[in-house]
Amino acid sequence: GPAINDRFDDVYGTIYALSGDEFSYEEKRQQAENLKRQLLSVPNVKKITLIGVQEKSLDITINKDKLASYKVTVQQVLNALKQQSAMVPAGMVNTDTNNVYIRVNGVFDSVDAVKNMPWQEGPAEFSGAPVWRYGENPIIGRNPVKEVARIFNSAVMPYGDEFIGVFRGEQTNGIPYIYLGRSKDAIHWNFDENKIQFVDEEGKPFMPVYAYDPRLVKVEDTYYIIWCQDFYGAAIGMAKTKDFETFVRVENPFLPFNRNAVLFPRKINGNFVMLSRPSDSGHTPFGDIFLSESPDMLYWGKHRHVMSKSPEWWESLKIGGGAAPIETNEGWLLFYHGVSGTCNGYVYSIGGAILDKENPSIVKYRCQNFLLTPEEWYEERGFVPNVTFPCATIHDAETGKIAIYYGAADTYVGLAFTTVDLIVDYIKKNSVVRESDTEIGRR
Ligand code: BMA
Repeated sequence: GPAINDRFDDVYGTIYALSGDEFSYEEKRQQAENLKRQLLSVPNVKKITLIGVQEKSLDITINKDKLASYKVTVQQVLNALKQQSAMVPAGMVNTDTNNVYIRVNGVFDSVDAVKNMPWQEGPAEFSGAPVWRYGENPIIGRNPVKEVARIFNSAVMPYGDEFIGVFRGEQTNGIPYIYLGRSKDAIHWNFDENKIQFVDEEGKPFMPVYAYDPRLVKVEDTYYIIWCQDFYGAAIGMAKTKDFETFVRVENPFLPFNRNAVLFPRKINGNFVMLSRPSDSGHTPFGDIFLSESPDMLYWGKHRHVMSKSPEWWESLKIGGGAAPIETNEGWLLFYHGVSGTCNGYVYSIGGAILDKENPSIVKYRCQNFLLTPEEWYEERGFVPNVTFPCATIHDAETGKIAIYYGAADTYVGLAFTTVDLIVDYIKKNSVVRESDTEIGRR
């Protein structure tokens, strides 16, 4: 049959090496992919191959004595791993120490695959945005825990085969704190009766005066909780954990007054990146989203403006970050909240934007319509009527399914669904970006 020969000896080739000690292999690979895309648009560049890309591998360490005490052999563990369809087996056992190392190299599912995420199919057609509510909403009702009257504005994420979350629990004395919850299906939650006990670096108790609107984001091997707390006025508080047993407070990232801090799930250009919304200490009647970077989670700077409130009436008073951004081919997908100030109080809707992958202070697309606005009884009626306030998503990178977790009427937790393809398409089709969205954000 016909054959295409794309290898000719008189073709010039150039090898570029990419180095950067402070970047992970994955970050270097992403940079290389980026360069590749850009170079391919140069006239006469025909083919680019990445060489020396590090394969992902998973190291499992097993204590031989522990294994023996369970009466399980190494072979049984290997067999169990082989049965995991997620992994292509390629075992190796080293027995020269008391520990047995099993190394399974090869293709395995993306770490972002969440096979058991909550899901319900949507309607065939949408009158507005392609976002649909879970039929059994609200998923968390009133008085969910002893001495907690309401749980709302909370964040969840996959953890092992199950799910874990940090929840804004409004105590019966009216003061909000953060409670830990666990779930097998990310819909039915079991909450700890005690609020999370934060400690300082020395392990001594270090509780905030109050804590609300937590976000939960994993960056590399650490889980970060970011919330709003008193720091001589409303400001951002932060803690880290690796095991959800010990929660160590991290220095407050920003001066007061500030709210709605949302961490990106990976470093960008070597730095941690966080969105926040400078504010006042009350029911702030203004607000834009800004971005700050940190090399170490201690010192934050390189502040940039990301996006302002807009002339669209549903977000004409203020905006604030929502869920941790989701990385898509088009950029960082951000669900945020937009507020309209009516004669009868604020109305909180959910908006959507896509930020540039490498320079996320630049808004590539911004949906002029809200994606979800208070319509159901649990969104319109409660402690504060007319609030839909997104704080987290669960996202399956393989299918593109997204579950959005949002606080409803400062009283309940609601769940809504969309997919990456549907929502990115809708945001792009209805996008209006203005000058302050697209500039670099430095003045
Ligand atoms: C904001 C925050 C949110 C709350 C919203 C509506 O200022 O306090 O926690 O959901 O108001 O009351």
